[in-house]
Amino acid sequence: MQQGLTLSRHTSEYAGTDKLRLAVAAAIDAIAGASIEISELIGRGPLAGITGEAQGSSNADGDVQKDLDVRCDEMIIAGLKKIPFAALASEESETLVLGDPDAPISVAFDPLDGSSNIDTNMTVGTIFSIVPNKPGEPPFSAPGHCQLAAGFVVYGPQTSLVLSVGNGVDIFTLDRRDRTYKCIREQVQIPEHTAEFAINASNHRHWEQPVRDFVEECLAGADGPRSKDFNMRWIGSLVAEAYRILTRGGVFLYPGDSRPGYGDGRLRLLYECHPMAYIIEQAGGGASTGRERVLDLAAKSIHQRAPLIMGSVDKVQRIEVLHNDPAAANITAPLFGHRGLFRV
Ligand code: AFP
Repeated sequence: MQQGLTLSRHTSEYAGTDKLRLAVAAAIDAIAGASIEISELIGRGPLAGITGEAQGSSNADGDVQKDLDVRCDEMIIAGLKKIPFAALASEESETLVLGDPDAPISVAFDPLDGSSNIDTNMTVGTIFSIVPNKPGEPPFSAPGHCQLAAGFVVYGPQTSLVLSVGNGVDIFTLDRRDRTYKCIREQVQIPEHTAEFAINASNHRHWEQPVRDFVEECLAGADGPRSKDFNMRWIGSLVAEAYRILTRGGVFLYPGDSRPGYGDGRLRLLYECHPMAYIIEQAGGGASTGRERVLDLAAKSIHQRAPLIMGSVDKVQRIEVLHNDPAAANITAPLFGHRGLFRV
């Protein structure tokens, strides 16, 4: 694919005359079109009346809905209603939006991920997953490895759309002069050995021991078992973390923890974990719950949560080893307190 190729040309070449691929391409183009509108709305923010204020409502998971959450959800649904779909699953809609039961695809999406950052002018995004619709099977009941395509849009300094249709990962950046997405990177591969991890460290006391052990190894740095110093990031916006990992490697962790309702973490399987895991694996990385591959999971409910540990393969594998063989933890001399830098 040559640099500068437009997204619509890319999806057209992918689809050819194949009916299923044409349906996938139409969904990608519809989401991309809505994302351009969303990018322009976010870019105007308060000038467009966007305040980031709560709407007095909550989504199915109890997250407070911001004005922009609702607007983005409406914009994406409006775009997808122009194409054939069997069902839509949105973070902002408690129930499925049903379409044509004989349509070839269904779409799960988070219209605005990271929306708690809106009023701080931080990067947010849209995440989507396109799955086959099998007549007779409930929508979104297949494991994540059955996805046909997945991607996310990052509304940051650039608005960029990260996409995989099952043949690697390509990145397209919005050219605002003609409002088209143009390829800036193709066949993206995650760097393998980056010493960077992302986790919300304020939850340390709630983590399972394997997560504490992994973070402890990173914090021990060059004097510890990993024999190198690590950097830490936590943006609070999954799309920004994923884009950074695609760009320079590292690992992101949102594990399950002991807080009520967080046994399976915070992220939702269908429209956050599955699409992110698909992208990361397509870029040569790994995506795990800590104990099993995220793409092997099948949802039992549309807003089901799942732990997500994703990034450079060596780090994801290390975290899995620590979960499956606690004796593998190398931290014996606690830096402070009991087996940990943080007092428990
Ligand atoms: P919001 O969409 O409610 O801002 O949540 C964002 C998110 O789902 C994901 O994008 C972040 O990685 C994660 O939550 C941050 O969670 P914490 O606020 O618990 O750190």
